[in-house]
Amino acid sequence: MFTLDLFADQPRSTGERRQLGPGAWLLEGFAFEQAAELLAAIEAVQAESPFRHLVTPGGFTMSVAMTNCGRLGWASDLSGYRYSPLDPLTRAPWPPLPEVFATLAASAAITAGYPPFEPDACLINAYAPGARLSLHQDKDEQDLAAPIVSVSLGLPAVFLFGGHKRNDPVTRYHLQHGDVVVWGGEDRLRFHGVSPVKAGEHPLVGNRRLNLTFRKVTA
Ligand code: MD3
Ligand code: FE
Repeated sequence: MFTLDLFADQPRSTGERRQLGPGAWLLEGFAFEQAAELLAAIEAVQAESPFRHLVTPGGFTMSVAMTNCGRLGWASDLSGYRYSPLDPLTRAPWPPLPEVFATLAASAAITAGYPPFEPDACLINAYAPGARLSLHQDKDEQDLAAPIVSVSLGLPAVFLFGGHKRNDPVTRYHLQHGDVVVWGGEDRLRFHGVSPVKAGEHPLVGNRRLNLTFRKVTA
């Protein structure tokens, strides 16, 4: 399958592996064939731990809705960011990491040249049209040697990839349904974000974008 996007300097076709930085790889369409299975697993997770809009320590409500699965989950409130074994909403453990998630995350890390990857947390982000994620670093994890693996499903998004300082210039990448990105090494602490998602209708996912990020929190 061949798809041409609107970024003339970034031609792409499914199956290509593009290096975005010394430790960052875009695996185009890597999760495409498992999308239906991944969506069913997300449904099961959200039935137990629903999507919710978290409040940042600064008092803003995030436009992205989130839930988690795995041994640990990421959460935010007025007192800070933290990983916790319990869902603060249900006060129960987060749902376990579905088998299809664990297998996909491990094979993506291997494909990008990283050693065996066993994530202990998976954050699931849901973007309704207009939702965005402002520039930030992921630094709440203790194990910064392990990569982060991210999977995009549904509506496309413009991903902003910055530098090590908030004001460093950003490069824009168009992420599509089925794309997987692996971020590690020198790129692990780069600032990144997502531009407001444009309205649309994805045949499998509907009018939203879903993103899974697999993390190794404890070393
Ligand atoms: C680059 N999610 O959940 S995934 C996040 O599309 C997050 O929902 C975005 O950033 C999303 O924290 C982007 C890609 C990603 C994740 C972690 C990174 C890129 C990264 C860590 C370092 C550098
Ligand atoms: Fe992030």
